[in-house]
Amino acid sequence: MKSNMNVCILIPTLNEERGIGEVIDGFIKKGYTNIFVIDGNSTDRTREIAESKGAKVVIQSGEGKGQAVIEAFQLIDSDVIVLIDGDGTYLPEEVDKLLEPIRRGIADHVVGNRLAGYEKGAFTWMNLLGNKILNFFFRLIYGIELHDILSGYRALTKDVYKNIELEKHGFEVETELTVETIAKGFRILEVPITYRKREGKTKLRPIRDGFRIASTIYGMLQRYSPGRYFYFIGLFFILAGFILGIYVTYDWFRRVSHYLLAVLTTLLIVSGLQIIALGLISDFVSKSNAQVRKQLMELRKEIEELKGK
Ligand SMILES: Nc1nc2c(ncn2[C@@H]2O[C@H](COP(=O)(O)OP(=O)(O)OP(=O)(O)O)[C@@H](O)[C@H]2O)c(=O)[nH]1
Ligand SMILES: [Mg+2]
Repeated sequence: MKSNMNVCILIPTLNEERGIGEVIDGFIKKGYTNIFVIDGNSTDRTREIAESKGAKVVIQSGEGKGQAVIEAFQLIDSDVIVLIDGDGTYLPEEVDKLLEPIRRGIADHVVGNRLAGYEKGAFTWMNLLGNKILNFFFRLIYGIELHDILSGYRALTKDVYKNIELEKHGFEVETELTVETIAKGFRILEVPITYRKREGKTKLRPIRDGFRIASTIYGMLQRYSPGRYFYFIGLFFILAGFILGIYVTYDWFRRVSHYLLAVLTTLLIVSGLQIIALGLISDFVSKSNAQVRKQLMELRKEIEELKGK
């Protein structure tokens, strides 16, 4: 049990004057006084309120929640970061639920699962549906039992937040945090939390951001399992080939000859098989790479330990 970890509460904000004060107060009341607000150039009183409550406030150098988080991860050096929205949707009182598995040493990254306990009206119907579809899609292609990969309330150890590689600047950040964690072999765990209706205006654009997140989920599959990434594309080609093939055969018997479609059928099936073969090779390469990376990380740790002596 690690009881003396230092914890930094990280809050990305963009015009959250209605929620930010209460969020910071909640953490201070719980004894978490190291609070870092990374602000996206709010035009309201967000920064002023945060500073008056004793938080450290930094204005991000770029735009978007993702960029803010990337920048903050470089600036912070605590043992653990707790990431939370500044809109009052998550409860500071529940922070120990997220920290407990890290203290016990059974997880490196803990995610608050909102779907377990959301209050009425906390999700718009569109956001709830979108969340369910995206999580289902994630489970289907990754084969990992997670239920709220887009949650904004998380705790991450330094090993995680200093080693994962984030690239996207917008609302894809939660997807990246999740996938990078599992791709780098860290342990991720979900705990049930409460989710409330937000204060102030949303910054999320459900349709645009939903599509961006879906494409990030699929795109990042290549990092987690290049094999699977190609298998699904391959399968899609083969399926398309078969459907066309059924049509061609059906028509064949009706005497009409469809040379072009017959060629396309074969092409799709053969391409599909080839893409799957590519997947097998990629899987092999990435597995050997991961092994080398893990050994390097262990070596680096050993060197640091030796230096410390
Ligand atoms: N620094 C920074 N923070 C941002 C930016 N965009 C959003 N945020 C903050 O990121 C957090 C999450 O944004 P939200 O608008 O709450 O998005 P959401 O939680 O997915 O959706 P709702 O809560 O349903 O509106 C909030 O604290 C925002 O203020 C940005 O460009 N820069
Ligand atoms: Mg929010």
